[in-house]
Amino acid sequence: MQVYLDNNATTMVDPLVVQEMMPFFSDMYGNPNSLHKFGTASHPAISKAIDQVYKALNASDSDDIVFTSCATESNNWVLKSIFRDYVVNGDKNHIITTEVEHPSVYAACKALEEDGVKVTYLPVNSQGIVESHIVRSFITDKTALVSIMWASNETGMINPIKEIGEICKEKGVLFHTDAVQAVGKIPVDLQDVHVDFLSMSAHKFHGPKGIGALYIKNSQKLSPLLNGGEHMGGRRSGTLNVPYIVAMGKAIELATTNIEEKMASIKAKRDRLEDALLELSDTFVVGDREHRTPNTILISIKGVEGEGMLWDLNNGQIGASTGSACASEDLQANTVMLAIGADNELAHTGIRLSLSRFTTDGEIDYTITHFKKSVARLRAISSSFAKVGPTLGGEAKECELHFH
Ligand code: 7TS
Repeated sequence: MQVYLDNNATTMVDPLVVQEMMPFFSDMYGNPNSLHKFGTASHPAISKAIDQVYKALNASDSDDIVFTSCATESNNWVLKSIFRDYVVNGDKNHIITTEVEHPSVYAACKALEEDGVKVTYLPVNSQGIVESHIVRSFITDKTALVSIMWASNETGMINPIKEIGEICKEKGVLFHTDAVQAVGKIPVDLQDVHVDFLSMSAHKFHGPKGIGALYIKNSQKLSPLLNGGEHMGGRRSGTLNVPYIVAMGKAIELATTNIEEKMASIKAKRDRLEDALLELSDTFVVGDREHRTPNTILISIKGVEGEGMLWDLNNGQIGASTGSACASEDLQANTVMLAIGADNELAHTGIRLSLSRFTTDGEIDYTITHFKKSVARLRAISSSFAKVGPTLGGEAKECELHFH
């Protein structure tokens, strides 16, 4: 058996999505901007895909949804164009974001700092959540944008986007959310929350890699990142990637239809896995389940290096992930774990397990068995665990971490 539990990194393309996109490679391959029938043949499919995305997000006709190459592009587009429109060509100089954003927001903010923008990186609480009152307290009349992810790729923790949106609206500040880990996993209703810009990516909900989108409320001002031909109403130049647009439409429709049922089914499997892993002594899961995407577990196993655990799981045909990227010389601690207050040792022990609607009960059973054996094996050879030993009466814990 092999088990893929890295669905926050990317997902399998749903075979129904593949089927939908195939005709647009070698059959209806014309450039949709061409006036002949080879070009116009794809128009109905493009319109259908656009409708599918609007419907899935409950966007209104006055809003724009623009296809991009990925969420990294969508995020960079918002940040760099806000800089251009409101800092260089306006009187603002401040952006608010968080310490735990994906690098496509975080590194873009760091780059803007070099161009003179003041950036506030908000902390998260011990659950890994950004508290809305903190957002309010940092907004000034110089703030051009608040950019806060809807749900975390590392922990799955869901931020109070509705509350933050209300605060931004009240203060007259633009609000962007990186919703890559929310769309297709939890309900996203753009009539219910106030969001000016929202980024998403198809490969996180069983569409292909290399296609994303940016939602723009009321088609408001945002200068283009890519200048060129008048594609997408001049908002994003580049010949339309028809097969991928069609695929994204189908994928979002499949992911969001009966989403409550899909969530319940994934959550039941996730909770069963989590309960079983928490039977191990000295284990912690970050964040309570109520505020977490239903597919995600970030678990810390005392005495077990994340990379060692990944290697052992990989040998057992289980694909998981750790936030602690392996830098050339040093193993880096998981920055999200550090942000929520974990000490350095614990920040090296995070393992992220992320399920999908294709994860089966048999795969969960297999993972539980293999995971427990791996922990026993690795703890037996772990010098740090051997030195301190298991905590007396060491209990497994969920939710808040108080390592200090
Ligand atoms: N934003 C978030 C919250 C993400 O999780 C990712 C990818 C991106 C943006 C980038 O999306 P892309 O369309 O440009 O690929 N996240 C991850 C991850 O957690 N592990 O690998 C990729």
